[in-house]
Amino acid sequence: MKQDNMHETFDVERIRSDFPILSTKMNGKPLVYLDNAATSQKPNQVIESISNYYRTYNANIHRGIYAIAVEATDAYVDSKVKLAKLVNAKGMEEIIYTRNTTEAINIVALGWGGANIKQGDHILITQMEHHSNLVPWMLLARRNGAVLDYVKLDESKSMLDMQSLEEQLENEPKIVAVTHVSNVLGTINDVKHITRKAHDHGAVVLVDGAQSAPHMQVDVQDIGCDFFTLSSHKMLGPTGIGALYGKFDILDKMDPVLSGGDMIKSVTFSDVTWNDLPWKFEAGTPDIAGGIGFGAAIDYLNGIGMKSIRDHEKKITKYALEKLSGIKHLKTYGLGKEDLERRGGVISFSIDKVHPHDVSQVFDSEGIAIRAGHHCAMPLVEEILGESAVSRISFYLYNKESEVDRAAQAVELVKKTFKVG
Ligand code: C6P
Repeated sequence: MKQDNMHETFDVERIRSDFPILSTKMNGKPLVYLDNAATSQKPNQVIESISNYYRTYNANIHRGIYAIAVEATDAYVDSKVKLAKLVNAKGMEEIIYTRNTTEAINIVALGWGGANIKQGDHILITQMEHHSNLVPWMLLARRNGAVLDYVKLDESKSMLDMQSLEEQLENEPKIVAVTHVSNVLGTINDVKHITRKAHDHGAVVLVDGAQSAPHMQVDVQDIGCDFFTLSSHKMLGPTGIGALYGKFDILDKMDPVLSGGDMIKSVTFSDVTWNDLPWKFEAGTPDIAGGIGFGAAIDYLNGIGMKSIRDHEKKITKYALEKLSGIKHLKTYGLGKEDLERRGGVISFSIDKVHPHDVSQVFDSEGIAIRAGHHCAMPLVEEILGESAVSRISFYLYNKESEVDRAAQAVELVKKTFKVG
């Protein structure tokens, strides 16, 4: 077996020591956490930053002029500045904090879509979208009488068919919304190319970065997209906070979706003017602790380096694909180990005649957390892959090859338990 510490600078054991949950047990066995696409674990630095806020400077932001209110406001704003830098936005004015990716996409569908999508207009998404980047567009299409189109997958059932993209763009869609990385297939879509093509046809582009931002360097200016969405809880930060990046000019022209306190500049009994960006889109008291915790998560990710994280995940994904491909009666979905540049650390699989929930239960009994189901991408799993459910392992910076070995042993136990082969 190869060593777990794969790079001189990337010390997986040192990283693991920052995550208290990784030294706990599940069902009496050392926890192996392989459900990172669902949510990531949190390092001490993030947990402590939240606890420290509540313990020492808890106050509402943008309101008080006393010291701890200023401290809380600064920490919250600072977190946005960090996120803007992480994804290379032009400034924190372009970063709106939301509850998660889902809410960020809904803000675009309701705010931008509500104002700009008219009867007969086309909305273009793809067959590999998570429900969060599908249902809001379906609702918008129904509400406004628009047509929802899909870019198809190619014959490999792993990648978007670029011919299909070209054909759909002939309908001159008003918006193209596409996932950066598929949460089922692990495919990394060439969103820069898709954005350029879509812009050539006059469309606005939204990239769902829920599964990319945690795992690789993202540069929204290089991609050129108009909107980009992400969730803190998938990138070492707390739940309850996510972000919508939008180009300043587009956000500036959009009306707010939620309204109330903090998002206004002035209100009279007959009129209202909006606050400056990004606050125009953040009505009411936000998740202050969440924003602060997210800032600490970004510091942590920067401390390791997004490139090192991606390199580590590529290696462990290759190792896992090699290991799993040697197991009879097991089928993996998505691109293979020769295509690591175009796939992330998500591996969906199925074992002949065994329901994925049973697979997951056996893994659970071995202390291994994986996910089974349609992964909130029912059309992809059912209509394209032809399965009612699949099992899925997904990696992050703290996973190591010995954990892949334990997963492979669990597969053998599944086969033995259900008498496969
Ligand atoms: N996918 C998974 O286990 P939220 O829940 O809003 O933080 O993220 C939604 C979302 C949007 N897009 C993609 C590509 C996603 O993978 C997810 C979340 C989790 O695959 C939970 S279903």
